[in-house]
Amino acid sequence: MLQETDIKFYRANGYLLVKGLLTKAEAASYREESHSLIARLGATANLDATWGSAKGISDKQTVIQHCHNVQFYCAAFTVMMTDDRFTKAASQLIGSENVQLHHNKMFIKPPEKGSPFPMHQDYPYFPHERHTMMAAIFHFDDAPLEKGCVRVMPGSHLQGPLDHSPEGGWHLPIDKYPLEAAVACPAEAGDVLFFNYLTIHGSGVNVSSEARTTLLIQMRDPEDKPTVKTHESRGQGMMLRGIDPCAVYTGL
Ligand SMILES: O=C(O)CCC(=O)C(=O)O
Repeated sequence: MLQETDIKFYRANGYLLVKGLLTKAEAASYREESHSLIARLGATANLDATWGSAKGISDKQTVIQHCHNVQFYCAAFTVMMTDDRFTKAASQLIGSENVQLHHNKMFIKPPEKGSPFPMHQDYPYFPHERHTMMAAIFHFDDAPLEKGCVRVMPGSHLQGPLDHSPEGGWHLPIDKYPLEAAVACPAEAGDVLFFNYLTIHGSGVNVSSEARTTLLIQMRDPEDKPTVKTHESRGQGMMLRGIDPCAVYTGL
């Protein structure tokens, strides 16, 4: 349960780092599930999700392994996404009793060469009417600065949607929005970083000797509708908390 000061901080700054939402033991167990899932899937597919525009940040060959919608591969993540400690906080920040999944993605930034993300808003990927969409990044291991922790621009969500370049992943001009100008959000295993989809964010290269393992859950108030039919995926619309007041039975 968040305090009123946490919610005020989120409204003003567009992000909130919640310390110790998971215990260290839970985080370690999800880390193990994440790495074994990536090892299983990596045998059959190229899991690198490095943005083309990441080359504008690092001239080094970098890699980031990913898996979308992990609940279809491992039941432990369904339990995590519907955990009351998490969905209560999400509901308080979204400002709705009802919290609906949009999608999720696991990222493993490997040691020494984990890919960066140029600064961007998530809005251009899946624009919605009321901007309730938010991400929660679960940290399954420690993410200090040298591991390429997430960086945010506090208060940037108040500017509304900005023009992005679609080349190599929707991103803001790299020279105008350098990563170094943003506030680093170093985190420990078990911490969860929440941020609105209008909050400008990115992350640096993992130059450390250990992997950075995270799961990003993107979610919304089910009454906030997309303005463009895009970025649809398996599992979209699953209720994480409460009910979907707009649901129409389709029989599917
Ligand atoms: O995990 C990170 O370092 C950032 C991910 C991100 O910005 C995104 O997926 O939009």
